[in-house]
Amino acid sequence: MSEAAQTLEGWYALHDLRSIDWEAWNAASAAEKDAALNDLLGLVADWQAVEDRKEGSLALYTVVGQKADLIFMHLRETLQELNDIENAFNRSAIGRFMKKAYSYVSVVELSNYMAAPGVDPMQVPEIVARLKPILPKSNHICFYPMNKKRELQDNWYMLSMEDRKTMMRSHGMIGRGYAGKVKQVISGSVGFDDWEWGVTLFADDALQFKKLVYEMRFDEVSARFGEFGAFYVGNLLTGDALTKLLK
Ligand code: 76R
Repeated sequence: MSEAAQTLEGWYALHDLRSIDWEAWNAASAAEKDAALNDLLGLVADWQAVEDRKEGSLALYTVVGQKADLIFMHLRETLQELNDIENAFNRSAIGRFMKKAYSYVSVVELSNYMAAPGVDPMQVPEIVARLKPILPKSNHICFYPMNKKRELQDNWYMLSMEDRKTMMRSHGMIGRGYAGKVKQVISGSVGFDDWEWGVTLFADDALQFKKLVYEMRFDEVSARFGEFGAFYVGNLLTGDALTKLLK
């Protein structure tokens, strides 16, 4: 058996994607709409308060295109809290006007491919901070799930640790070329959801997503082993923009 990569886990993640039921929304009375919008702004304020206490984090973005209208990315200490968030949302007045589009359950993950030997990663403050990140409020988000291939010729999980390290180093070097332009959160979902990882990228310039993902396609680890699910890309949604969207 190949040596398994060691992983460090931080906050649990829920990517909750919703579509607005415009038919129901347009048919609702002004009072119903006000109540729904107030509930939504109240929930967002609650989630922001959790983030201010550094007990979790929220990224709230629109989704461009027809796959969904909104993406709520929540980070929390436990899966139970993520469940509570979903239920509160579904129970609220805004829940009536939202259809489920997609969801993804994972946990923020760092692997040891690039780790310095002999260093306890949990003693490195930068690493600990990356496991429980306050999500950026960049202009844009890009989210997609992915796998590493397990086919007879190309099976990531049967490669030696050394080979995987070499490839991940090359992957990491490409990523570093985007430092300051793209922030990435990798979350592991083996045992939790239908793909092996969630990839969430944040950038002020959306074009950098295309540049980064495209450049990685030529790198062996993505070119040979990457398998990708649906891509979701969107724009930052602040309280004001939310009110504008629904009014
Ligand atoms: O954690 C680190 O920064 C160390 C280096 C590193 C690891 C271990 C790293 C760096 N990544 C790691 C792991 Mn990554 N990453 C992706 C995608 O679209 C594609 O082709 C792939 C999707 C992107 C865009 C991306 C970006 N990375 C992983 C893993 C887990 C692998 C495993 O355990 O087998 C996946 C699935 C994955 C996928 N990666 C970086 C980036 C960027 C921008 C960096 C540089 C980060 C930095 O140095 O700040």
